[in-house]
Amino acid sequence: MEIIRNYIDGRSVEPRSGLYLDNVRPRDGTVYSRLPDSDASDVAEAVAAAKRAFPEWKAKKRQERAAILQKLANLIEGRLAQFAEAESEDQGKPKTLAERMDIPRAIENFRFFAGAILHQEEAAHQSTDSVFNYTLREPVGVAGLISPWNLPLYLLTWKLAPALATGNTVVAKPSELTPMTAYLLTQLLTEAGLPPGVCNIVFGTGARAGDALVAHPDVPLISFTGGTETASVIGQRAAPFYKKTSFELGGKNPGLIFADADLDAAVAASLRSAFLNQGEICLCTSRLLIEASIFDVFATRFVAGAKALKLGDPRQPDSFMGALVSQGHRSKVAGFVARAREQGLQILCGGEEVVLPGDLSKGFYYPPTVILAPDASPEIMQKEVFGPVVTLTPFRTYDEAIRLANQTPYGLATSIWTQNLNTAHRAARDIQAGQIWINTWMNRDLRVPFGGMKASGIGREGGRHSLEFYTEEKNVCIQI
Ligand code: TXE
Repeated sequence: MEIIRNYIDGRSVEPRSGLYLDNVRPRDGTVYSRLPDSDASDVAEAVAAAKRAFPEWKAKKRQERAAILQKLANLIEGRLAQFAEAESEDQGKPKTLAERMDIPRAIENFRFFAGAILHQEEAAHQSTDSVFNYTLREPVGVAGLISPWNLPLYLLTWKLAPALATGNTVVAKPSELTPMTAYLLTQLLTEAGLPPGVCNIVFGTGARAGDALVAHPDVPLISFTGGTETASVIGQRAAPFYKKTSFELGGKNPGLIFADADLDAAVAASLRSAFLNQGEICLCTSRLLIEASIFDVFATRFVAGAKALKLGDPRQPDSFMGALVSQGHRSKVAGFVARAREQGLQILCGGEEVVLPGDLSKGFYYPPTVILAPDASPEIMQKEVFGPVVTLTPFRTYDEAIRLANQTPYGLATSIWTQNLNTAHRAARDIQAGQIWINTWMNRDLRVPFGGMKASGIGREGGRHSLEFYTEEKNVCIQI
């Protein structure tokens, strides 16, 4: 059984307490590795190492930092198959998805920010003939990075890459449910050329290791992706220290299907957007709002498509969906569906836990589930399920569609399907969400601002937004 270790000051180390947690493999429910149950003393050691390493890393030429990140990207690429298999085993997602999406994107994150810092510009402002200002950007210090379990390496590196590129040193705490690819990454950091202490990874629970990182006085910045309720706790813990924080949280994302939409494209993309990665992506569509005149035809085709999606062994190349991340998460998803059923909502397909044969019988499988919802009031239309569950709701007018779309506490992403330019642009303006996709979904350019409104988050990541978050501006004014 693999024993995962912390990575502190360039060395692979045991947790000081000697305590470990079980790491469960979602596809068959077995404990297949163990990870450190780190506590405040491990975090303090990692922060001290990062603090020591900061002045030298910050002083490096940006070309040197970029070259190290490029090398790290190349090293991951050379082991893409190993990383993809590990991600699938740890998270439950199909291996082919990790090969196509998660690991290539992790590589791209390092390449993108290695390039971005070489093109970063700083501002100068001339006030009068004899007075001018120039603005410096400096790394913040030790960055605390807390990442979730749904896209483990993809989202960890989305934080690591800009934090390191801009000259910060890092203490990262990956999700305790999916530590494996972060552990594989620790094995490449020294070879890539990262000096000891620049990038530290501490494994453990949110309540112990995560909280110790958030409350450590020498960590001036926290970047968090995860649940909305966790963010509220982290915000309160970080506030007394005036920490810089970025929160990328959940969503209850609508897909709006207008009657003039290209139906083939809308059905195909909506199936992907509802069920890709078992619905465990913050950007997944979980509420489909469909113009009444095409509701029946759309619903029939969508439900047929959902039933046809292959749920199976994540190792098999034809599995579109694998297992949910944990037993606890599957129970949470099943609970939402059970309550919807009790409230009298009609389940059009799915809705029962799936038991696969043989070795997989203890795995955490849940099928694509489609629920008919008359309006925005039921719990299933308000709370994030974060699983393969989507509701279908008809709308009659444009105003009703927008009202339904905005009638949740969240505001992360929306996908609008129409052939009418005016409808598309009006809806893009009227919907409260950080990401609007028109006739597409999860089409990502790493330069654009990424983040949510309302309970979906605070701040934006991506491109210059990340470069700005991981740096502090200092304006210098000169009188000649
Ligand atoms: O996430 P948590 P959970 C949503 C989704 C899911 C819900 C809860 O709806 O059902 O959140 O999931 C660390 N101080 N998303 O409970 O707890 C934790 O160890 C510091 C949306 O699994 O938010 C992990 O590393 N850290 C989402 C990270 O926070 C703490 C992705 C996320 O875990 C902490 C995941 C604390 N007090 C879940 N408590 C997205 N936006 O993509 C936990 N953590």
